Amino acid sequence: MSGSRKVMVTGGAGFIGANFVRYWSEKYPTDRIVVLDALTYAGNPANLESVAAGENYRFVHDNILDASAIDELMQQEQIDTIVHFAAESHVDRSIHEPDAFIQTNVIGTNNLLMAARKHWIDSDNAPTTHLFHHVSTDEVYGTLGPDDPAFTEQTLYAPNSPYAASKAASDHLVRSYHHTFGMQVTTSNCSNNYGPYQFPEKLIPLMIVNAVTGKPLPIYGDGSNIRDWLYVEDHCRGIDRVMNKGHRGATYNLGGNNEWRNIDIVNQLCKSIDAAFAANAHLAEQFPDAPAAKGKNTESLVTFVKDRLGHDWRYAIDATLAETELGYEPQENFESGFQLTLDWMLNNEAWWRAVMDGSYRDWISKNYSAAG
Ligand code: NAD
Ligand code: TDX
Repeated sequence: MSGSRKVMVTGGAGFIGANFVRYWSEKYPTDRIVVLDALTYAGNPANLESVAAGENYRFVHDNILDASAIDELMQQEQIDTIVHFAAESHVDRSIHEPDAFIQTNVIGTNNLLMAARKHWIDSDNAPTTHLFHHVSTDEVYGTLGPDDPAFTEQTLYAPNSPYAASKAASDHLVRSYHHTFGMQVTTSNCSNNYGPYQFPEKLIPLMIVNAVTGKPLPIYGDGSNIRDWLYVEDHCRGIDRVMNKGHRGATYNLGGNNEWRNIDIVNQLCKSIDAAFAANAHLAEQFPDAPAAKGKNTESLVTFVKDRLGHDWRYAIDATLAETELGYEPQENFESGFQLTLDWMLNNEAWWRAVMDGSYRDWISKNYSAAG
């Protein structure tokens, strides 16, 4: 697709969505971007401050569960491209309250597809080209053993958490709209993201916040679980490639080729925090409760807690198709991406203090108490 597009970004006030909106508005300044976001606990207009004044940008506070609001917005803005990030995205919350995941991830996706079908396929005024890009996850493929090959696009779906099951259902719906109605769709299934603006309930930002505020670093189980980590901007670049070059109807796996055991990531993070405090005396004043401010190792906060229910042991992505067909290649390695993330978190204390969610923290501390 080229020329000026009218792009609706659902979930654009969340972590990856907001990084994507910034990326897209810089790279394609003539495209109109309409963010549609319900501003759940994970959505934050502050994530979009840097683009908010742009003349080709509009923020709409609405819910993808409201089918008529989507319909109206598509008509009003003559949307020809949807990039669908909006979701309930945290596995632990899906164990706590699965219903919200079925609502937003399944019913919400179907509402968007129905509106897209009406305006792009059934309408006499349909745009000449259209695209529905669906942002999905590697978790739909289930879990791997130590010697299993990484997930490819041919790996059978085997979702293990309510979150993964709801994302799998949405992937199937998107696929069916291509097959049945000829809708132009692409789907990307990505590995674990990290980077600026990630809500501090996910592993990396949570560990940074707890480390600098002197709270335990909770490792689920024995910490041997493995994830494949990708810096968020590399995910955005990957989505760009898929949208602009990918075959319509196709799915592409995106990943970082960067597998880490949770315990190794947390230990590495502790060392990086110790080094940051050693290099910058101001940090000890800013975060007086951090062990690193008192000359202790951050690693002293590591605490093994009860395991997550149904905890997938390993995810790994084989991104060969995106690499060979689309020229996808992550730009950051884990060291550089991780340093960018740590620096951002240390420099944006006001952001993460404002978004912490008290009631959910109570549930977490009840269900993930110290093991032993
Ligand atoms: P996030 O939880 O940070 O943000 C989700 C956003 O969606 C929020 O802004 C929230 O307000 C919005 N939202 C939620 N329910 C909504 C509704 N009913 N209507 C409108 N907006 C709603 O999530 P994220 O980590 O940025 O993930 C974005 C997408 O990427 C999700 O679809 C997720 O499944 C997928 N994904 C995430 C990762 C990861 O590591 N975070 C990896 C692969 C894929
Ligand atoms: O406190 C913690 N302690 C811990 O050991 C937390 C929050 C997590 N973990 C473990 C669980 C996982 O093995 O760390 C790993 C990463 O956990 P999360 O950050 O919760 O991510 P994960 O469950 O792997 O899912 C993420 O990647 C795929 C995103 O949340 C999903 O939206 C995405 O689809």
